[in-house]
Amino acid sequence: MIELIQIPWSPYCIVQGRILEYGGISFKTVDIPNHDRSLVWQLTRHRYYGVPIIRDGRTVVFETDDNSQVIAKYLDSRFKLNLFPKIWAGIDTLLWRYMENEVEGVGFRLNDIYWQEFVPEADQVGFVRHKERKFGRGCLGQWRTQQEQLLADLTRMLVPFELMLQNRPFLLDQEPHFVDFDLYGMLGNFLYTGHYRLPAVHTHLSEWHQRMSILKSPLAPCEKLHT
Ligand SMILES: N[C@@H](CCC(=O)N[C@@H](CS)C(=O)NCC(=O)O)C(=O)O
Repeated sequence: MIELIQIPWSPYCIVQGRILEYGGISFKTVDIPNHDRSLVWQLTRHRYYGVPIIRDGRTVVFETDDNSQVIAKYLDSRFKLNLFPKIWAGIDTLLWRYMENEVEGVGFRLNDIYWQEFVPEADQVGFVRHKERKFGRGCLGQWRTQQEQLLADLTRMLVPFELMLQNRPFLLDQEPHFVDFDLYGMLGNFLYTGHYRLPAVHTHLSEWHQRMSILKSPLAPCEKLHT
């Protein structure tokens, strides 16, 4: 059985979890604390400490740079999910860079405002230290004061996707591809605490999001496979 080693609120982990569910692939999640990457470090033989990674029998799969999408490409080729069709090659790369930088950058700040609700107590000091070392002292409090502006920024950043979805059920096509799952993951992080809804003005995006939450590949088996 495939193992998804993850931090449950991580946008990139939500992407892979939804791909696995979509494909009807038997998998289990292994949650690790944000401050303790020793399992990842050990499984990748001291080559990676980020999440997600996946273990598939003796194979351990992890990213090689910020835009590599090694895990999704591995699942795509192993389970024939058609996530990276050639016709969209290049265009999809531009889209996922925008999603994973611009959209993610605002989405995680909005989610992190509520960090005390979802970071386990034992992990909290490590979480705050990690954030402050990267974004400066008091960053979590600053994001709270900027919440309204961040929500407005996110609404504006989602406009291109709303426009794309006016004419088709998925971002590029009649069926979902990696970029649909990628945006789903970035938004999954934003929505993680239940404090937010998708911007009401983006009606097509909200419908797409509902579709994406339950979608199964036509080739997926029917039974529940996630433990
Ligand atoms: N492009 C990578 C990004 C992964 C990533 O940035 N993961 C974060 C967690 S959301 C992480 O583990 N960063 C390293 C760290 O926190 O030290 C992917 O798609 O997996």
